[in-house]
Amino acid sequence: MHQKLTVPAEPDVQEIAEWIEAFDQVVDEEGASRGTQLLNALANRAREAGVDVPVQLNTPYINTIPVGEETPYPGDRQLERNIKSLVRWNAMAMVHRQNKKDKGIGGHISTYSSLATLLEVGYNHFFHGSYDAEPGDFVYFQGHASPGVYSRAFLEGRLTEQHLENFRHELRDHPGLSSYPHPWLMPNFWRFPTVSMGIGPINAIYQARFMRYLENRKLIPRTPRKVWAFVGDGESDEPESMGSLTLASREKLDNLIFVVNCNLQRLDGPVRGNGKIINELEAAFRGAGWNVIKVIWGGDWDRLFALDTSGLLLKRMEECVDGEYQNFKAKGGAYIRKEFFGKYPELLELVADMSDDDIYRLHRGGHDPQKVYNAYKRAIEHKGGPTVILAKTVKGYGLGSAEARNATHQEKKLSDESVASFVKRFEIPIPEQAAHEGSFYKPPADSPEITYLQQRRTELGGYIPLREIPPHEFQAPPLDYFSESLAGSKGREVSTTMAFVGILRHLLKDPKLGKFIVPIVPDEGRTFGMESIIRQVGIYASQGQLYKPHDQDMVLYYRECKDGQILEEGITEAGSMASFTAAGTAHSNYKVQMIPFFTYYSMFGFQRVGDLIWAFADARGKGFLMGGTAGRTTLAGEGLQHCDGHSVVLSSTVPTCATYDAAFAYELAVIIQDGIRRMYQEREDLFYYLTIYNEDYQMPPMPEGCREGILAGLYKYQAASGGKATLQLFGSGPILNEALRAQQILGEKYGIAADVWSVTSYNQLRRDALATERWNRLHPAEPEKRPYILSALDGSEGPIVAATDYMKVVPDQLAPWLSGRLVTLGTDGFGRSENREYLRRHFEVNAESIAGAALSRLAREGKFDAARARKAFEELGVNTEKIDPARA
Ligand SMILES: Cc1ncc(C[n+]2csc(CCOP(=O)(O)OP(=O)(O)O)c2C)c(N)n1
Ligand SMILES: [Mg+2]
Repeated sequence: MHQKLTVPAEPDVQEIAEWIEAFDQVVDEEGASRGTQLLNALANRAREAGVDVPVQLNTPYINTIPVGEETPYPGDRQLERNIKSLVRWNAMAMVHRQNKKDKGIGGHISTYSSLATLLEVGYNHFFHGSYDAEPGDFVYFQGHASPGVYSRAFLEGRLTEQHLENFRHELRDHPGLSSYPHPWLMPNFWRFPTVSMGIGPINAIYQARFMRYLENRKLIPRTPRKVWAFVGDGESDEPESMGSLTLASREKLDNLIFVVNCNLQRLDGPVRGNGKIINELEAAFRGAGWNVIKVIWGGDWDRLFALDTSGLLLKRMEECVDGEYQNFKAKGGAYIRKEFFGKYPELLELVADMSDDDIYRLHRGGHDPQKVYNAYKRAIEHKGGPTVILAKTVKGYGLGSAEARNATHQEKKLSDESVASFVKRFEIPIPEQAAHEGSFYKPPADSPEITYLQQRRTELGGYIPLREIPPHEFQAPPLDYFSESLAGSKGREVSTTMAFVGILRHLLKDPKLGKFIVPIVPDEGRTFGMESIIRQVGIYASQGQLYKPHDQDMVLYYRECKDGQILEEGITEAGSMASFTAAGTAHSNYKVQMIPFFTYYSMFGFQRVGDLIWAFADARGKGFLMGGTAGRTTLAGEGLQHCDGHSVVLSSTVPTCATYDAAFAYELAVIIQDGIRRMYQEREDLFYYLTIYNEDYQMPPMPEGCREGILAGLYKYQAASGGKATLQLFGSGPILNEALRAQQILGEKYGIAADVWSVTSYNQLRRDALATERWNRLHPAEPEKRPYILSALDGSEGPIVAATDYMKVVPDQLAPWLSGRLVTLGTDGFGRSENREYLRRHFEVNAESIAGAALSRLAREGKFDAARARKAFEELGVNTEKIDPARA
């Protein structure tokens, strides 16, 4: 007999009852799929007849998999329970002990306590460590559950007691454990940084998509490997968690499984006290085309359901909101009897033979291995789309008085009593005193528990999590490979964006390297002039091109194909960044050195998806972020929300990001060549942020001997023509041209000889200077070293006027080393919709403003007549009394 799924009709509606009975009979005799068929046929008929068919995204508040369809548990339940208890204990002890020792060091015990069964079933039966020679499943862990993950690795013998003792003590003599999943800090352990809420889910979706991309492009073999993402129910509130769900179903990602740990709580309180988070998520996921499996009730409820002929049990479950469910677990068995079952006499009768303790122990589905196993099994067998498992759990499960309280998330330590009852409840064989101290416990290697645990992992191909750094041979192309870019544009006017697209096209054509390049764009390919690339390598489309593009008769038509190389993501910088992350970490995750170039509007990068970029750095990602339409005054017409004058400030905050603001095609070529060499040949863990602009001008050929300077951040581009310079002009990006024009004005009109320098990276110069200064500070008795900026400027004289299309703080990064010589002109303030001429005048970064600033400074130094300097502003058309653009 199948479970009764619906609340029975009111007795007076006899007709409905008869229909239900007839339906039940069909399902009983002919199976569930026949039932589906019947309903579909009825729904179609109803639509034909003009009858409103309700859209129903929610199913009853009950397990999706009926008891009758469950397969028996394949493992040793008792041994697995023992193992899980040990993991629970050591995880709890780790945090408890550390907070006793070092007050305020923090850590979390209640997230893992709710997640333990969900992870353990995975570890014992599902998470593949490898598939033959290929890496296995990818697991995105809830970040706050890390103590449980460490604890298991301890039982597996991968971490020592000393590691556990140094949880959140990373800066001691011994290796410690990082608070959360951080590949940067534990590069041989964690693969995916997840702790910033929402980052894990979106990255998991695009990871699964990128896996298919690599398979379809035949860069990796197809394996049954899955991406598992464990997500908090509170975490599901983040736009990043839910924002890309339809991509997963559209792309038919049956290699993707989300498990939402629905413990009904987040940090401050209930996730949906007045509603049901499971229902809300069910509707959202189902509506987005996912296969949804609800795991709400544990097996001990099955008996009650079978006994309940009234249908009231389900009715009562449907009635309760999550705030009440939390309350039931917080208040105990007697309360549940009274408030939950007590509402209907029939239900009270149902539990009359159960003690309060029995009632309290009625499990939620996420704590029942049998239910969880069956859900996982269905998920991995599901074809044609992603699956989400909504597992109902208890936050702080097993923590006694800390169970299901609003303050549970913050719990770091337990009282002596709670520790004692924990040890008793989970049968941890340690003496009471040791329990109070939070002593770790690991049974001997030949104990049944450890033997079983090791055997399971061996059968599943190894440990998880495990981050690999596979050996690799990679030869970067030499610089002259980019000879076209080095030779200049031969009189043609082009932008650095066009120059970059030329470099990209060249790389894509390379017989060896080409296939590893991953161009990524969020719908702005045409803005960046990438049409030719679309034609050349095609846009990745897992289904190929099912339509004739309207522009098919044109050379540069919109070409989509199954082995297309471009990831045209549509308008999602977050999604594009997630693709960039999957590609930029493929060197470790898939053992293929993919080289992603993610090109986007620079305004919508660091400030929009900065946290995803930070996680990319944590994940040791490599690749090139290409900030297109760069500069506050170079992107004409677009105005305040588009004109970027600060992305290079933001990028400078990411430790592994090398920021460059190039002016010429050859500079870009030098930087990209060296970037490929450093990241992929030398295998340094860093990535690049390169600004590219849309102003067209002639690209000069590369002058002799400037390679080192380009990479270090500065070189002299054009020395003064009339005698020795008494002034230095710094320019970056297109503003270098303004500096060159200022050089001419100053020489011709005012008889001032100035050198012009191209500054490709203030940030790299600063980092070098800081490192040198630190060394000098720590080695007072050694001969002083000189930062690159000082040796490069050796012999140069006079003030330095630095002009940039970015904020003044960018050149100011060098102020400490320039002995007061620096005058900075930059684009602080909100942008405007204008053309370049007016924008540069407004922000005071045009040639005239540069020349005026130079004369003014020379006048202050007594090297130029002050009255003449004042007059010069007038001659140059610089309004000295206009509003400060920083405040305009
Ligand atoms: C972006 C972001 N904002 C805030 C936090 C702080 N924070 C840590 S855990 C947490 C609550 C998590 O709740 P839930 O996702 O339900 O996980 P649970 O611990 O209940 O399993 C919050 C808000 C964070 N880690 N990341
Ligand atoms: Mg939660």
